[in-house]
Amino acid sequence: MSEEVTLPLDEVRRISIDVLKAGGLSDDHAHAIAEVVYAGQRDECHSHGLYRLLGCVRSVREGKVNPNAVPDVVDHAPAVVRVDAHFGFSPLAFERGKPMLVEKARRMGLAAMAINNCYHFSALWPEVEAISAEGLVALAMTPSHSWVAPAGGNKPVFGTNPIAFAWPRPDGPPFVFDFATSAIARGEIELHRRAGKPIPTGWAIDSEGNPTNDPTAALAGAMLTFGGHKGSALSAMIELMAGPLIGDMTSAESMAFDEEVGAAPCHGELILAFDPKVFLGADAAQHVSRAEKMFESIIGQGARLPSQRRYEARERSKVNGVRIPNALYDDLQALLPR
Ligand code: NDP
Ligand code: PYC
Repeated sequence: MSEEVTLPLDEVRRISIDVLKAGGLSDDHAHAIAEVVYAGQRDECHSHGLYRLLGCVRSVREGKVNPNAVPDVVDHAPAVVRVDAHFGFSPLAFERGKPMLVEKARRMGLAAMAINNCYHFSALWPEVEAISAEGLVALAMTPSHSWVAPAGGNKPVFGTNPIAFAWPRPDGPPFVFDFATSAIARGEIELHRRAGKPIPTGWAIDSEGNPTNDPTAALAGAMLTFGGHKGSALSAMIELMAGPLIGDMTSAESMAFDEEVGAAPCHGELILAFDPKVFLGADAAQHVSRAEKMFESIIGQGARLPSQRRYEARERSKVNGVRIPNALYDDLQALLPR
């Protein structure tokens, strides 16, 4: 018997919306969340695809998330937009704030959007990709829960703290990277646990501080930063820029706020948008072509660009649909109305 089930893409979106609505989320939240989950599954980013629906519904059931929150978009300063998510999930807050961020970036050359008081579970690339579709360069970052030990330590301080960047390209999809500043996203360790698979050495230590390949021990211990002290410093920067700078919680504060119920992290997110046309004026095309030379020199030697795998997966999924483990499919079915 196959251990995976194949779903057409339309079905991914339908299941997502149905599970979220059955879980009590408003229509607007269900649609906004379904889009990022759909995109994650379509692009074979398994740790932030359909699997995330389980955590979204659990977070609502635990009484932490406001499933009907209506984000407030505030014109805070000439180059700053603030969005108060009112303790709802972040995708709707991003969707509502993006038009003002884009408008400000086009006017000022550089603009920032601070999302506050949001429950955050999603990958960041759908957001930076959406901003780059407007011809802007984008950078996004967010803390999470304190699961990650600083380089040289063994007790969690940082979140898995992703950082994502997008650069629009003239003849095709943007250059995008998006990764956790931990060695790997926590969701990936959770997927290893669900599949009964060991994790690679270097991802985490157990609660005694010893290296571990056991995902359960890793989840109970501490995750490690990527690139040692370099990932650790970047992670600290994200805590500061998407925490105190925007008046929101650090990963340790988000963890305390959770009161051990295991809901999604609750904190802020910082998104920056740059308009090359304002920076470069009439010289924009010339400088953009220099960027293209750099991309060509990467691909030309057989290396790949970040996001290349994802774009290939996107095309595959459009034709073949997506494959998910039977166990995940059953868990999702159990969340649908009978
Ligand atoms: P990875 O370690 O797999 O790194 C992903 C990034 O690196 C992608 O941009 C990927 O491109 C690129 N990449 C991977 N391998 C290569 C390669 N050989 N050459 C060039 N580029 C490469 O992912 P993570 O586990 O760190 O993060 C996964 C996701 O988890 C992210 O989308 C992140 O936003 C999300 N996340 C969200 C959190 C939150 O709090 N909301 C917390 C932590 C993570 P490609 O996609 O094409 O493979
Ligand atoms: O996979 O590390 C993670 C994560 C945290 C919050 C959302 N995803």
